[in-house]
Amino acid sequence: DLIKVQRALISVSDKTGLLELAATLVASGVEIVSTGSTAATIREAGHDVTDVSAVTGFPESLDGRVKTLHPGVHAGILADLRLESHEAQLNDLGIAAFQLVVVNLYPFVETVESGAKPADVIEQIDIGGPALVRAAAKNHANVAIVVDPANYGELIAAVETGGSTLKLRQKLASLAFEHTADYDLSVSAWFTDNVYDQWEDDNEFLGGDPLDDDSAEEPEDDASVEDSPFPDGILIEAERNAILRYGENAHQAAALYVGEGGQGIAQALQLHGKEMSYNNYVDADAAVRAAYDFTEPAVAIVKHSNPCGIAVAAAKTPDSIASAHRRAHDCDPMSAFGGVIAANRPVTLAMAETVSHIFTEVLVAPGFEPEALTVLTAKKNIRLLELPADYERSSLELRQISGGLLVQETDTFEDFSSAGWALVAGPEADAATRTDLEFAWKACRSVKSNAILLAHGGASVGVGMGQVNRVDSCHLAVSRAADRAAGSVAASDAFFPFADGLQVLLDAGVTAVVQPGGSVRDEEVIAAATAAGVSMYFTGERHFFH
Ligand code: 93A
Repeated sequence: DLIKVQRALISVSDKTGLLELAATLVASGVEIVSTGSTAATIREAGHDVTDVSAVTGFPESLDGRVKTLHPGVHAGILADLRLESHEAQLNDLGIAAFQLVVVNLYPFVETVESGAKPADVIEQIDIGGPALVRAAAKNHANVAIVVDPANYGELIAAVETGGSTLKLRQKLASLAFEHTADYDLSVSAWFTDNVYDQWEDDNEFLGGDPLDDDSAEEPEDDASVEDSPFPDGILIEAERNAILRYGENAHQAAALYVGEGGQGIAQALQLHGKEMSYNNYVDADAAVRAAYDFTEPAVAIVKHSNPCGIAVAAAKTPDSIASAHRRAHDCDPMSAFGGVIAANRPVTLAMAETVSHIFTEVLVAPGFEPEALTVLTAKKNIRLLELPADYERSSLELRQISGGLLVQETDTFEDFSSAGWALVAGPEADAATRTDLEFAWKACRSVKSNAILLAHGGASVGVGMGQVNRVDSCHLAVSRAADRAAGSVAASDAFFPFADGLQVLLDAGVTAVVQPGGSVRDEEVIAAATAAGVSMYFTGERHFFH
């Protein structure tokens, strides 16, 4: 199963270790075929290299979009030379086989993180590269595929000792498919949530930012109050603090007013990053609401006003805030991409390093350790805000409805201890389970109704938010938790009107449930929990959040 390398295709964006690899291959008599800048780099170092266009008989075209996408390349990678028919066909077609493919993909994630415009991000979606990687990995019986400079060492060792073994090729094939899967996940995540924010920055696509349009009068901070759509003091005691670039969408003008009678995200000190947007403020407020609700170290990651992960850590845990962040992130890493993070303790170096690898819009905390600030300020895109842990929340919440304003007291309910709860089904929960129930119950009040939150070990593992019926919230929480639903505890922000939603949680293996109780069908709901042997507590308090 030893395959001697005679011909290699190399196409790499990350040129780390390229010249050492090329030197070894050339010294071992290997013919190197290569694309644009990879070929140029190898040639400049004085090694022989064949341009891929000489193999395809087709120029690299469409600004590089088509380089290796050609049967002359792919037949040379995909031929299974254990079959005489494949060998005969290659001979007839005049195509030489490759025994080695070395590819790393366009730097998509790095481009997103650099704050590039959508058009530039899209150019960095590699098409030909993954095709090469997948073809070579599929044909690992004949071809070795290397996607990471970290594997050049063992590849060089193999080439120098006669060729690659099947075992090595299998391992490399597995790494290759992992690499392309990760890559596609990043691309998909970008499309799912972040493309719109970023397209707004791109005038070519949207036909112009309304506030940058020459024909429109650009609002100035010092524009006279009469001219402004945002005069002071119209509804509440507040002062216009800033005109924002735009509102929820690019065609909506927007401003920030800073109110009296409380502090909060509107007064947070911005330490770094681009201007805060309207959506950033909304999400940062929701993240603070969730994380700062806890007295122990806590982190919440928010997308579109909802937490996609909340976790606490015992204060004595080493680097507790970094631990809380990791576990909040683990709840739903896909949704956390492009999220807004709030931490209720100063950000440490370890937390900063983790965050720096995750595309994040805003990070709010009571402070940042100096080393953490160094790491984070190296990221152009992230906005860093400082908000004291003991900021004074306003006592009233206002919401505009057409023609008026709703005002309510803020939900400042403080007693989340299980001491006052009523056990209505199953056995009394043990101490660890009670602690998780208390965490879940509190975390749940920062989740938009209908809210179902599954938790384990002081971290959410599945959040079902904002659904128009409780059954769907239960399904969502369970599917997000996947194999972590079994053994978790559940909190529901309001009562179960029927047993059906609870049954979804019971079927998933939830071990204990906390909810307000108070439905006319409580008996049915209690019977379902009892039948499953699951502990259920009634709190008597509801925590809707709309
Ligand atoms: O634009 S592509 O999707 N089209 C292709 O045919 C193609 N072939 C290789 N990108 C393609 N590649 C990628 O080009 C590789 O994955 C590699 O990252 C990069 C190397 O190009 P160069 O050698 O010109 O820098």
